[in-house]
Amino acid sequence: NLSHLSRGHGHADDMPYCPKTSPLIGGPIHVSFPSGLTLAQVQRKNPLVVRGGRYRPPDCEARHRTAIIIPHRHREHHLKFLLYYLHPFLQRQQLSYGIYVIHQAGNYTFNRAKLMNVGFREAMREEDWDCLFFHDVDLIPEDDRNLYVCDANPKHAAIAMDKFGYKLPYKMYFGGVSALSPLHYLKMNGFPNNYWGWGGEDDDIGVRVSLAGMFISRPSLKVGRYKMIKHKLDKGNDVNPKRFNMLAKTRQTWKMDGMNTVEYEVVSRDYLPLYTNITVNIGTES
Ligand code: UD2
Ligand code: MN
Repeated sequence: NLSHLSRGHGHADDMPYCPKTSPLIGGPIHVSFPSGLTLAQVQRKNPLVVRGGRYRPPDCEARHRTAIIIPHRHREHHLKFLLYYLHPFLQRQQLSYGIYVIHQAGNYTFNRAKLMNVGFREAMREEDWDCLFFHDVDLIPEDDRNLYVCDANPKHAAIAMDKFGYKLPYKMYFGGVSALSPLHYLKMNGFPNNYWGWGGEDDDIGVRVSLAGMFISRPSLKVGRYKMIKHKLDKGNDVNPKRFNMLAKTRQTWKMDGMNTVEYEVVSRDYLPLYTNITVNIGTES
């Protein structure tokens, strides 16, 4: 890997690699939601984060390059808390990283999985990331040892959530936060594009992992802990009544629908101080 040779930005070419285990990693994180928190405060607390929400460790060459992909619409209050916790968390892990918020334009029914496909393509267009974390906006990791790097198999990271009593709700569960390498992602043809509204898409994604001949890897229950910011079902994200019928057909559909068929139109790309915002028109159900 000669990628370090082409990197400018004042980094010395002869910088040593970061240690295999970051000395900055603590353990459990106490998560609370301070009222009155502002993005300006988050920015001040993260002086080394540069335009577009990018970061590289200042005194060593990161061993991993991770992109965080966050599907989003009308959850600015959650995004603020996620950024508040996630930036320092990723920095303590000594990662080179970037945060992408994929914002669905318009008021048509929300489509989480399709936004992830957009995020994958748009993030990979910018940089050769070696791992992508697909991350709900309302989930805050509660332990530093939950490493935001990829495994040999697709990883389900949000294994123990407060809303499920810090247990895995069922064995094939793949919702919340997952981590795939670009090879994993393309091997399973990405995520489905046709789940509009709430539910089912996470199970479809879990099934794709196994149909593509891979396994689900997971951190330990002690480490893969998350707090979900409490919320109600959003306007524009009604429960998808077709989800069970669709799930029954994943085996027949996964190769025909996914990364190889995703269509969308980028409305804007904004390199904000704490993240890259990509507003995208993903169309409507056909
Ligand atoms: C569960 C899963 C989630 C997904 C969803 C079904 C957990 C913790 N997560 O979440 O991964 O499978 O069920 O679709 O079990 N969003 C917006 N604006 C909207 C609607 C959704 O930004 O109007 C985004 C946001 O990132 C949110 C995510 O989509 O975290 C999932 O939607 P949710 O939080 O309403 O669904 P939830 O908590 O039941
Ligand atoms: Mn949620």
